[in-house]
Amino acid sequence: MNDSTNDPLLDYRALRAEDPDVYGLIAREAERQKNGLELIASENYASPAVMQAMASVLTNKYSEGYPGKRYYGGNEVIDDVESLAVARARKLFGAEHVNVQPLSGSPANLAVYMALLQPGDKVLGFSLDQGGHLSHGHPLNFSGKLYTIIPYFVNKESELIDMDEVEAIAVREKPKMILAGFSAYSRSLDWRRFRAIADKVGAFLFADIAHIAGLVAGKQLENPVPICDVVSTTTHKTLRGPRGAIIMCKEKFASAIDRAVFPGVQGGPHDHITAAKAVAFGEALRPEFRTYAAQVIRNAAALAAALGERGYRVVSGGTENHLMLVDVFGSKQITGKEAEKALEQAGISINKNMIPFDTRKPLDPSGIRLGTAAIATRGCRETDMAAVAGFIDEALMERLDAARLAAIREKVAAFAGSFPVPGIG
Ligand code: DSN
Repeated sequence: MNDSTNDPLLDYRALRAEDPDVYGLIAREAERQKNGLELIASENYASPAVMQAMASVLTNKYSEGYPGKRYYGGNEVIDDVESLAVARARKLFGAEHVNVQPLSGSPANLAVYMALLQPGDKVLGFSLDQGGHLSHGHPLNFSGKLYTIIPYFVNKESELIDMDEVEAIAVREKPKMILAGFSAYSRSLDWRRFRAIADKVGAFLFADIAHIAGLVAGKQLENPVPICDVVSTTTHKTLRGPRGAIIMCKEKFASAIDRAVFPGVQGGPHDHITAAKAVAFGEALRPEFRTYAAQVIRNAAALAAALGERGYRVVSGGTENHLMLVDVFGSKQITGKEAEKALEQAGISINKNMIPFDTRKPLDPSGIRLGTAAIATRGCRETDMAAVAGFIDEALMERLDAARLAAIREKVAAFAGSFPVPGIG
């Protein structure tokens, strides 16, 4: 980690002098990020510019309200920061209206539910155990507690979302909102078919593109923003910004969405994060970001193919985005929990994950989820994926041998060392 003022990377000298404990922890995490391979599908590396905006004096300000309509004085600069973030997000996604204040994905989704629905209303959402998200209707989440959730599923054979079944369920149940989105599905969604189904039953169409927003912004996947009524996304996954979220919508939903975010769900926005979102949107508007997004997808396809060659079954037979689910139990009789632990010991971060129609439990499922957004940021290309698949396979095969896992960790660190991490080097 850098602590010199003359370096373009972050300057940590004040923190190191004042609070060596916290500095030490951050330095340790920087080493972990540098020496390991980050394959968690929802993670990425923000640029030094994004991190510098986050670490700015904008954290000192309160600004409940919206530009020009604040409950506190002294917001003339904050108004410009927020307006800039909104303008860039609108341009990036072609959105009629954008709210850049949501603190993260679940609060953003809560605001969308509050804007469009009454408690008890019916919502069609992708089942969490097949690739959905907690905020799409899990019984322990606000969504499952406050609304009547009707799940839809993938087809058992193809492991693809069965749009005919989605239509049949929608016609039968007449939901007020259809939620299209996922946190563990490796295929493209048919936004137009979702639109047609929503129109047929008179439902709102809400897309949660948290995982794929960067691939949409990078023009590699179809943009659902013109097709859907409301679209939410986190800003820190493939979009590579600060930890946070935004909501995009058609103009006719703008005031309902804005009121739901503030005062409905949140108080003061985090203005330093808003500035960092503006920086990330600026980065995503550049042509280089398209190259990045294309590389993420090429890497995922190459990694899925390389794992397939080593005898691992990739759910649905492959990937069209940045992520994949691997059926480690079905392929090698290794549970997701065992795989996560072994890979962690080998310096490779992934997460255990349910696969569709899993016969095992969420805390020790049959699968693992892998994603290539972070390693593509470090400069890994598709030709590097055979090596990554090799490390994964070797660690899983040697999962009971701590010494072998430690040796693999050394090899992983040597490999990772040739791909610099933004802000760390
Ligand atoms: N935790 C995120 C993920 O890993 O997909 C979703 O919120």
